[in-house]
Amino acid sequence: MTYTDTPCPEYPVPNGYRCGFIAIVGRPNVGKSTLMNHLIGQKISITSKKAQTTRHKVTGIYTDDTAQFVFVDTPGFQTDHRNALNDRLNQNVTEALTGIDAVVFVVEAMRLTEADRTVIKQLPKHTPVILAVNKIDKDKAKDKYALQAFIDDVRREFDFAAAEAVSAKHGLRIANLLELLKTYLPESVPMYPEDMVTDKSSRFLAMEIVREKLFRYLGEELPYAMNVEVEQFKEENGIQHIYIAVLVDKENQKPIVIGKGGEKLKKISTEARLDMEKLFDCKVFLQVWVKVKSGWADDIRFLNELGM
Ligand SMILES: Nc1nc2c(ncn2[C@@H]2O[C@H](COP(=O)(O)OP(=O)(O)OP(=O)(O)O)[C@@H](O)[C@H]2O)c(=O)[nH]1
Ligand SMILES: [Mg+2]
Repeated sequence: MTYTDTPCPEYPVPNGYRCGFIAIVGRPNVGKSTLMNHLIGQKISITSKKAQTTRHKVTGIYTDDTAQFVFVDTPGFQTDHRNALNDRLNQNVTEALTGIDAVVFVVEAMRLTEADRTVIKQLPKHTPVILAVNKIDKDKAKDKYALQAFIDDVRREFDFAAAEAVSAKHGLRIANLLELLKTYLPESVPMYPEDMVTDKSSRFLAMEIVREKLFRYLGEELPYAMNVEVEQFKEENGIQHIYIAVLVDKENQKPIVIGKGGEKLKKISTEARLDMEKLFDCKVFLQVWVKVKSGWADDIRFLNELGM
């Protein structure tokens, strides 16, 4: 048998094609999920004004003629209150860094906090880490010299491979970041079909959409010990029937979610249904209700059941 180091003829590497995994990390609320959605051009990961929005690793895939980027959005690294949920979130972040070709570390422009420094301490030493300074649309980041000085300051904290200033929300310099990231991907054939944008199931995405609306409509009243569970997900006569339970910790949190005369829950379900119809491209029948399940955020077995 002769050995040649040319690629297998069935899977030739297209000339210079690149493909790899990129993890997006940072403290809560710096805009990691917003950035991933803009990098892939589709809303896969939910976002909100509140910290601790992302609870699972979410994969978003972007494919063009020259490369396939597999992004892994992670929960913001939790530095305060220790409980089973926060420990699990941090474990998800650490696990997301294995088998990764590059890491994007996101910070908010002109704001480097102790929580950012805690994440910096966890950054890998043997994988290239690219600094993404986000929210440059904000007034405090308008002074270019001050912004450059801020970037220089952050770069002194860690040996970043490169840096880019972006606004995820407004899509500013996202293409530049993408080009930069491409240079860190290994030459490889694409790993996923070119029309695939996530490896998450429709059930998961449905659940995430409901969580996003809960964040939006509950505002400051949002019970942190709250989760959602898909109870049924079936297609019948071209209509997707989805039944989702919202789990709260205590009986007295139930009316917060339901609202006066059921108004809040109705708003949440209507908006969620519209988003689902857009994402799944079909008619959706959605039913959302609220259930009490005490102490779930501290119950490791239950977190396992939820797939967290
Ligand atoms: N002004 C401005 N706001 C942004 C930008 N990017 C994100 N945001 C806002 O920042 C908030 C947090 O965004 P997320 O994408 O949910 O942040 P995250 O880092 O994923 O947060 P966790 O999942 O909780 O860790 C949201 O209100 C976003 O709209 C930006 O470029 N400019
Ligand atoms: Mg997020």
